[in-house]
Amino acid sequence: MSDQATGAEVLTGAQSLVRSLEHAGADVVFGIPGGAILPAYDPLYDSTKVRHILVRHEQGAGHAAEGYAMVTGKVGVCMATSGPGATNLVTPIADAHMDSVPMVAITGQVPGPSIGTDAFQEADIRGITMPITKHSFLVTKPEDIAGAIASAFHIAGTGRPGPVLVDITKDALQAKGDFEWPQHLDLPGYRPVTKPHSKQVREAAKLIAAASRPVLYVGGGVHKAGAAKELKILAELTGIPVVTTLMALGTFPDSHPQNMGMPGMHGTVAAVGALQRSDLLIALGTRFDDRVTGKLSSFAPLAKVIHADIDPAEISKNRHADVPIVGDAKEVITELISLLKADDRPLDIADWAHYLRDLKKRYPRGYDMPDDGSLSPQHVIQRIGEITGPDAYYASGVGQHQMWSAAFLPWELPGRWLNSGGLGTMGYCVPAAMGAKVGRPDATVWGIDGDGCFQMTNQELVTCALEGIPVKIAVINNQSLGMVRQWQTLFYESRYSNTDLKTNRIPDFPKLAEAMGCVGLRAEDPEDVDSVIDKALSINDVPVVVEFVVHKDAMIWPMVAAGASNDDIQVARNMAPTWDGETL
Ligand SMILES: Cc1ncc(C[n+]2csc(CCOP(=O)(O)OP(=O)(O)O)c2C)c(N)n1
Repeated sequence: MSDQATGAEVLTGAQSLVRSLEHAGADVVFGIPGGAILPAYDPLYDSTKVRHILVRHEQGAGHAAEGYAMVTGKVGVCMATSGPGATNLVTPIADAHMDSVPMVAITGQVPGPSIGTDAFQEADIRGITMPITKHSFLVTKPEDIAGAIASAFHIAGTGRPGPVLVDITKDALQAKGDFEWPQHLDLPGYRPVTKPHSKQVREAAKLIAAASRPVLYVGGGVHKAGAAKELKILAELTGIPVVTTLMALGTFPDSHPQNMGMPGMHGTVAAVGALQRSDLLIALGTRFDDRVTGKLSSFAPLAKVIHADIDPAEISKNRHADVPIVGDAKEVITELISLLKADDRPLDIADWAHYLRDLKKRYPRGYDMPDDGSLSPQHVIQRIGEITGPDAYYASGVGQHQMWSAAFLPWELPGRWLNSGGLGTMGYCVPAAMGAKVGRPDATVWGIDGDGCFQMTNQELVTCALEGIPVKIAVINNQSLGMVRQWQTLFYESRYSNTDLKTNRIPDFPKLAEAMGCVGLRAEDPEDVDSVIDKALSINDVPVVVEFVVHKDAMIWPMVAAGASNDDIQVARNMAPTWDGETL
C-alpha cells in the first residue's frame, strides 16, 4: 500500500522496523520476544535478510551482538521486550559503552498512553541507559521508526563507536504510517571529527623528533580505526618502542622486537617501565585508564604527552595532553608518517631502545608449574594458543584467566581478542564467543572462561547447539573466584570469604555441556592437555566445552596493587624488579 499524497509506502511500525533493519544491513539480530516487542517478531518471521537468533537470556543477546560487532566491524544488533527484557540488556549496553563497541539495542516499550503509569513490564529503559549509551531514541510513531533506526546505526558505527538504544512503543509498532528509508540524516550537533588538525600533527612530529625516550602507547582505538598497518609503518620508521593495552592486543604483533607488551596492573615490566621512564608518550586511541596508569599522580612523571583520539572528551580527561589531536587514528598516524619521512632525521633513541629490550629480556612473562602434579592454568592457556594459532578468535571472561589469556595467547594479528576491558563483566565470554562465531563462521573461536564466569551465562551454549554455532569453550576451573581470591591472599591475610566456588564436580562441567547439546571434555592430568585440545579442535559440528581442572593457588603476575604507583610493580609476591640502567 502506498500513501497517495507522499508516494511513501504505508506499513505497520513493525514492518517498518524490519524493513529498516534490512536497509541498515543488519543480517543478524540476537534477541528474545515478549509482549511489547511482539508485533515486530511477526514480520521478522518472514524476513529473508535478517536472521534472528533466539538466545536464552537478554544479557547473552547483548554480548553476542558485541562479539559479532568486534569481529565483523559492523554494528551488532540485539532486541528485547520492555521491562525485564530491556533491563537485562543494561549490562551489555554498559559493556559496549566502556569498550566502544558499535551496537544497536532495540527494545519494545509499553504503549505510549501507558508510559508513566507503572504499566505491566514498564521500565524507563531510556532513562536507565542514558549515561551508558552514545545516544537513545524513544519512538512513539510508526513513521519515525525508519529515521530512528538509520540514525542509530550511523551514530553507533561512526566516530567513537558505541551503543545506541531504540525504544519503540507497542502502539507505534502496531499502527500504520509512512515508511521511507531516509537518504539524509538530520543529526544536528553530531559531526565526529576524523581529520586531525595539521598544526597539531606538526607539533607532535616536532616533539617526536626531539624526544629521547618516546613510547607509542597504543589503545583499542587504533584497531577500531583499521590502522594496525599504519602503526607498524610508524613504529618501524622511527624505531620507537610500543606498548599495547589490553584492548589493543594484536594491533602490533607481540613477537615484534619493538613490542614491550601490555602496560598496567598486570602488564609486563618492560611495558610498565617504558611508560614510567618515558619522556614522551605518543598515546593513540587510548584513554589513560586507571588500570594502565595506576596512581595517576605518579604515572609517567617525566613524560610529555601527545594524545590522539577521535573522542575529544578523552583528551586531557585523566592526564594533561601537551599536544592534543582530535581525529581518526589512521589519519593521524598517516600524517605523522609523512611528516617524519619528510624530516628524514633518525631519532636518537638507541640507548632507550636498548634499555627496554634488556628489561624485556630480564623480565619475561613466565610461570611456575605446580609441584603437586596438577595443571597449571597458564600452561593450559598457552598450549591452547600454541596449538590453535594466532589466526583464531579468542574471547575471555573476567578474572585471572582473562589476564593469563592476555599474557600467554599469541597476539600476532589485530582484532582477534574479545574481552570486557572497561566494565570487567563476568559472563561476557560464552555469548561474545557465540557472536564472534556467527560473524566469522569459518574461523576457530575459543572462549577461555573461568568457572565463576561460566556459571553466569553458559546457557547460551544451548543457543549455540541449536543454532549451529560450534564455539569451543575452555573452562579454567580453579574452584574459586580466582582473581578475588588472589586479592584476599595478598591484601586480606588469606581470609577467603566467599570465594570458594567448590566447583569440584558441582556442577560437573562436561555433563552440563552434554546436557546443553555440546561435547563435554575434561583434562586433569598435565599429560592430557594437548590431546584434549586436539580433540576439541577436531570437533567442528557442535560446540565443545573442555574443563581444565587447574591448581587453585596460581596467581597472575606481575601486579601493581590497586591505587599503587606503577613504580611499585611486583614481578612475584614481595619481589620488585631492579631497574638497572635507569639513569638513562
Ligand atoms: C558481574 C561481575 N560480578 C562480580 C565481579 C567481580 N569479579 C571480578 S573477577 C571475579 C572472579 C572471577 O572468577 P572466575 O570466573 O572463576 O575466574 P578466575 O579469576 O578464577 O580466573 C569476580 C567475582 C565482576 N567482575 N563481574
